[in-house]
Amino acid sequence: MTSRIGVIGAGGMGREHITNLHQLEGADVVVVADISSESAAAGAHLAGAEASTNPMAVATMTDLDGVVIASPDDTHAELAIAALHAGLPVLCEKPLALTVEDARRVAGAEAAAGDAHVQLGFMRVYDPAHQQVAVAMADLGALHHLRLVHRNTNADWQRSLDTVVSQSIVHDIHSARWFSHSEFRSVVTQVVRSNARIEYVTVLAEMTNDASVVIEFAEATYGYDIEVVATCAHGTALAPQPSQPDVRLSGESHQHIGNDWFCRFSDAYRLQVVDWVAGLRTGQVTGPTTADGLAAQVVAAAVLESAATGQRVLLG
Ligand code: ISE
Repeated sequence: MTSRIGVIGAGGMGREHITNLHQLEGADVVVVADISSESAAAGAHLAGAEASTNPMAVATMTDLDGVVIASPDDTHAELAIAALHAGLPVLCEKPLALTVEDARRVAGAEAAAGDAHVQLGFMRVYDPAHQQVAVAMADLGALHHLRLVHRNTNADWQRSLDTVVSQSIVHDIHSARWFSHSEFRSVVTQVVRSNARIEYVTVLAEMTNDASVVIEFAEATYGYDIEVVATCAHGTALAPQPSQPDVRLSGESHQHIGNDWFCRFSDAYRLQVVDWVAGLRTGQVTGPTTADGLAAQVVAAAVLESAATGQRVLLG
C-alpha cells in the first residue's frame, strides 16, 4: 500500500522531507503547500506533486493518509489541530507549539481525534550515533551526568533567546529526557550575549532520577557540531562523530564536520520518515509523541524563566 502524503512548508526542512519521502517506497508526496507560490512549486517539483498555496486546505484534505508540517514554527499548533480534527496523522516539525498552552491544545485535539496521532520531529533519536550511546548506556549503570553540546553556525542571524530555545535547545531538552528516561526537576540558565546577540546558552539541570544534565549551546561556531557524553556509574559513553574520511593535504590532516543539521543528521531525517510512514500503516507512533512535545515545551518555558529571573526554576 502506498501512503498519500501532503507536505506543508517547502523551505529547507520541507524540501528535506519531500526528498526523503519521494525516495521511499510506499510513500507518495501528492501535494506540497507553501504560502509562497514559488516555494510551493519548487517543493512540488521535487516529487512531481501538486502545488498549493493554502496550507490549511492541505492540512484538512481527507483523501491524504498523512501530513508533514514543516512550515514556520508559529503555524505548527494550528495546522496540527486542524489535521487531527480531519482525522489525519501528522509528522510535525519541532517545536510542537510556541507556548505550553498551545502545546496542550494540540494534545487535547489528539486525545479527541481517536486514531490520528502526531509524531514530533525530534529526529535525533533516529541518529545512529545517538542510538549507539543509548545502547551502550544500558550496560553502564545509573546515569550520573549527561553533557549535550550543540554548536551552530548562525553567524548572520540575530535570534532572540525565545527562538534559540524553541528552535534549537528544544532538541537538547528532548535528548536529555530520552537518554535519561527521566524528567526535568529543575533548571538554571545562563546566557552569554555580545551586544544584543545571543552567543552561548548553558542550561544546568537536575533530572527526577538524580542525574545532572548540562546543555551547552553556541550560536555561531566553526561548524555544526553535536556532542553527547553520558557519564554513568560504571563508565562513560561518547557519541561518535559520523564517519568522514581523514583527508591529508598540504601538510595537514582534515576531517569535514559540516555547517548544518541537514549534513549532520541526514540519516536521522531519512530514518525518521521511514518510521513515520511505517507507523501510518500500523496506526502506531513509535517515535517522539505529542506528550514529548508538550514536556519539552514546559521545560523550554522554565529555561526562559530562569534566564529572565536569574533563579533556579523547579518543575512539576
Ligand atoms: C534545527 O532543527 C536543528 O536541528 C538545529 O540543531 C537547530 O540548532 C536549528 O536551529 C533547528 O532549526
